[in-house]
Amino acid sequence: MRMNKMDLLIMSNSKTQRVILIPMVSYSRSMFGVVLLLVILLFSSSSSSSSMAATIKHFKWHVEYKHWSPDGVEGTVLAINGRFPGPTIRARAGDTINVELTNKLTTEGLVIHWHGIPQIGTPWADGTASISQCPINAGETFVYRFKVPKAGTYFYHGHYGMQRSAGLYGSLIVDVAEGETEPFRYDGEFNLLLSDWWHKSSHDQDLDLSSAPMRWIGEPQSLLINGRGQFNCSLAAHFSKARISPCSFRGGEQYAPYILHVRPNMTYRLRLASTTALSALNFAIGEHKLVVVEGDGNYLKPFSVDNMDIYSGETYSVLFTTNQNPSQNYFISITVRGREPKTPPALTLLNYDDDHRHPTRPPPVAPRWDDYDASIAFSNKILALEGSPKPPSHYHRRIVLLNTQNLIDGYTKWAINNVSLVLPTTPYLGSIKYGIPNAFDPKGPPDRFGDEEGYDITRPAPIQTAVYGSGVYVLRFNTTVDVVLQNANVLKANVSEIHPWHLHGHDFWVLGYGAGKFRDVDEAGFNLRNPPLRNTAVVYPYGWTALRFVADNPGAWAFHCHIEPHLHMGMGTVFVEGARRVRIPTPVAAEALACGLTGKWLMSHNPGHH
Ligand SMILES: *[C@@H]1O[C@H](CO)[C@@H](O)[C@H](O)[C@H]1NC(C)=O
Ligand SMILES: *[C@@H]1O[C@H](CO)[C@@H](O)[C@H](O)[C@H]1NC(C)=O
Ligand SMILES: *[C@@H]1O[C@H](CO)[C@@H](O)[C@H](O)[C@H]1NC(C)=O
Ligand SMILES: *[C@@H]1O[C@H](CO)[C@@H](O)[C@H](O)[C@H]1NC(C)=O
Ligand SMILES: *[C@@H]1O[C@H](CO)[C@@H](O)[C@H](O)[C@H]1NC(C)=O
Ligand SMILES: [Cu+2]
Repeated sequence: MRMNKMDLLIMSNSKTQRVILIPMVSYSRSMFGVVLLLVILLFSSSSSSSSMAATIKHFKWHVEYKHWSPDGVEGTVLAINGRFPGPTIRARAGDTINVELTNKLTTEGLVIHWHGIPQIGTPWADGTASISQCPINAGETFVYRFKVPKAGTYFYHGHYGMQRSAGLYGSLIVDVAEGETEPFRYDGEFNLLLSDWWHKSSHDQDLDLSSAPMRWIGEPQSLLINGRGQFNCSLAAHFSKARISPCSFRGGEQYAPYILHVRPNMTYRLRLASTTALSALNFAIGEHKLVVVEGDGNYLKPFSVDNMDIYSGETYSVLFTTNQNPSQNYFISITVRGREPKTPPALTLLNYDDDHRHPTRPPPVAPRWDDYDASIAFSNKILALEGSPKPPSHYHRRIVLLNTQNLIDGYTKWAINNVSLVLPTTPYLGSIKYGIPNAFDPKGPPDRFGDEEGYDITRPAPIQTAVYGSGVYVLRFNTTVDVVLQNANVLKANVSEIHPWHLHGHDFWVLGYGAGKFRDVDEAGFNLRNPPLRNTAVVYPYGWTALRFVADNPGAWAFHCHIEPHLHMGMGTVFVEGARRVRIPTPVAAEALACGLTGKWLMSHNPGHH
């Protein structure tokens, strides 16, 4: 395989006295040109922003399907401005992001969710179809305008149908505000967006999951790093007993790996974000320790590991030091956890060396896929950095959410407290704000499961059926809410799955994890001293996870399993808080909410005078 020479542009930023290394792989002259242009843009934007406290970053995007070969086998992806993954947004804390998004799809609506951004004061910009807005119609444009209040690693993705599975995602990175510093030092940084990829189109997957009986989509064919994977070849073929051919690249392939070019004796910040549709992942760099310092845009108490888990919806920053033999190169490996792996690891290289050499050691060995103890031990290491916001010491309301897998009239569904979520056609934000009746089930789902005491979480649901529902949890504004996620057995005996739950509009404190059924006495073991703030938390098989947040962000917020097929099958719910206080500007309402019952309502009222 022919690898390219290291291309390293060094920019020195006089303000922070830090050298920023922009590593890149130059597969072609044209790509080199694009990167150069980006660097020039970076220079100009940083020099113009240094005089202002905060700026508005303008982006003009169009979304369309494109033929693409993410892993060497051609399929179709949802591309933004012709690119897959979508362009990286880079801003500073306090900036305003303005994305003018045009839907160039001919037969589908479109929305984009800004994962981890709280949307304080702009709940209509959260990008959740049926919850915060109407899908953008084919041919139409919608402007997302929102603030990024906090530095950290974030991403964005489609939140309508299975558009995330189709590749609609990209990175959103927020640097500290001008004059501020991160609580750790590094010499350069890399950004890796991790995803999984099927050769079957997202439309076919959608149909499979919606059929009775359900046709399971199976495990992904490939894992992708920055949209790049290898299905028909392997970077580690010479270490593999399986008959797989070594990769060779002529340059310019869409599936050529994104290589991390480093220099010896430096510390790098690696940003990781998982947008996977299904897979839980384990990440490792051969022979290099990882020091975890940030999760979901919140600083963590640094801890060192050899490998780490990352679930769909999570982001991390880790530091690593290039303190290994610089005449060698090393494998970076990403493997599947929690599901019997039928997908080969995603591989790329940590490249110290101008002259490319194959690593002499095989890819790092990940924990066994079902070694949940290793995963739980990792989760328990995640604590807030000293000085982080602490949770309120008491809660006002506790909601225990039991997840079950069910069969409703032959359709496989997931239910939360016996309710399988079906989203209404009229977005909640509008129907609640304007008090429009009959837009969704008026009865909210229960705070506890019906037969809570008697329910055996270690067996399939005794009554297979559940109900469809669109009811919401209405939270009293500014109260403290505890949510306990309770896992159980699926329809098949002796199987319980990992579910990473993601909350929109908020970070929550992760107060603790436990095995078995949650009992009120478990509250005594909650960590109220230094629990991490996150926007995504996993519930382990047959276990529970306790979360706490303050319902102080007016809006309607999705809370759901971030596994795309699970959400598709009803595994989610909606929290509504202070929604009647939301002041929706008239032009925004006309643009975001002119569908379903709100469309009719807006035609007969002038919401601007409310
Ligand atoms: C790669 O694999 C796919 C699916 O098995 C196959 O259709 C295709 O021909 C293979 N391509 C190459 C170059 O081997
Ligand atoms: C890296 O640092 C070590 C220890 O300080 C030193 O021995 C070594 O020469 C350095 N390597 C390079 C390539 O600078
Ligand atoms: C769940 O809903 C189904 C269908 O209505 C019902 O038969 C079952 O009793 C419910 N289970 C609980 C625990 O409420
Ligand atoms: C929310 O509650 C806190 C603590 O009780 C109080 O200080 C704050 O003023 C409240 N905020 C609003 C908007 O009601
Ligand atoms: C499930 O596990 C239990 C206990 O280990 C065992 O007795 C039972 O046979 C298993 N059932 C199936 C269907 O595998
Ligand atoms: Cu799930």
